[in-house]
Amino acid sequence: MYYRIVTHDDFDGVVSAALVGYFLEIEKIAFAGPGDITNSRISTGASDIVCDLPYPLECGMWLDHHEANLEDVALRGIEQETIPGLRKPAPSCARVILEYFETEYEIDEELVEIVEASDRIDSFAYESIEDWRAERPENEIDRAIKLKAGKPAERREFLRWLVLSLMDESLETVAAQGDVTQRAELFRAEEEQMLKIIRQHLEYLGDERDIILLDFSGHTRRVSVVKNLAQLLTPQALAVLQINSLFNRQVKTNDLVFSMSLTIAGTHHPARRDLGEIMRQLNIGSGHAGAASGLLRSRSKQEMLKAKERTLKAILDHWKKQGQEGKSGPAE
Ligand SMILES: [Mn+2]
Repeated sequence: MYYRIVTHDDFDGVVSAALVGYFLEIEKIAFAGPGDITNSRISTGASDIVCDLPYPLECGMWLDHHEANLEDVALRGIEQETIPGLRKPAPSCARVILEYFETEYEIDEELVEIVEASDRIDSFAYESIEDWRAERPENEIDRAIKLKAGKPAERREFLRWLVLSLMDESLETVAAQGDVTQRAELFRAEEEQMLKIIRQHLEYLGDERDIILLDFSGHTRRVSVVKNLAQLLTPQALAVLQINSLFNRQVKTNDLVFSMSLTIAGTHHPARRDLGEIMRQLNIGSGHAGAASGLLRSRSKQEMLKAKERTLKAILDHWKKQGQEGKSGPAE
């Protein structure tokens, strides 16, 4: 009935595919990013199980945990009840999948551990910076997945191997494999490079220095960093806001992408902020409390520069307002 798993090409996507493949005995896996689905760059059909991605035009089963994707399906007028699978807000898609299968299958302890790891990585739920950077098998695997160097086909092959390995071996065993440790080591070097770029661009939005601002829109080429790394340099900051120009193939446009996430300190701060709410208030995007993004379109460079300043000011205003509201009562 189901022939292929189409999954997100990140840690949660890999774990999701390993779980579904394990329960339903499917070994054919395809990897995609959310944009591949929304722009129909990958075609799916009734024999596909789609995990941790937006709902495509057609598929046989859909498993997901992204609230924005659920809202999107509602906006498209599709009745969710008619789609096989399970969708609900959760720290990871792997968590949703476990819940879906545990009514029918015996779940062993190793699977529970893998799902807990996916929760931590996908929701960035850490107690402290030390907890985040701790040497855990899942972090080693996550680094190996995030490696940018190398050919796309090589990466897909590695991800496929990873999915198949996780179907019958523990995180610890898989993390110790040479394929993983070599890629993880290379990623550590890439991370060092990213930290260098972050250090060069690091600014703050507002005098309170709550928000780290990384503005890469001055670059004529794509800059890609893991913005979470910024908090290694300034652990007391509560959020990171990154601005990138939108590229159309290799050409820089006047459109800006704002992506913002709470740092670990921000997540534990008594004034609970909702970044998704800020993007919705500005009417430029969406997201959840801990991470959100928006797109600001402009017709000229001048218009873009003005819009950027206006948006930065508005983000700071909303941020401060949320901080005030947080003081008058619990916002959770
Ligand atoms: Mn996910």
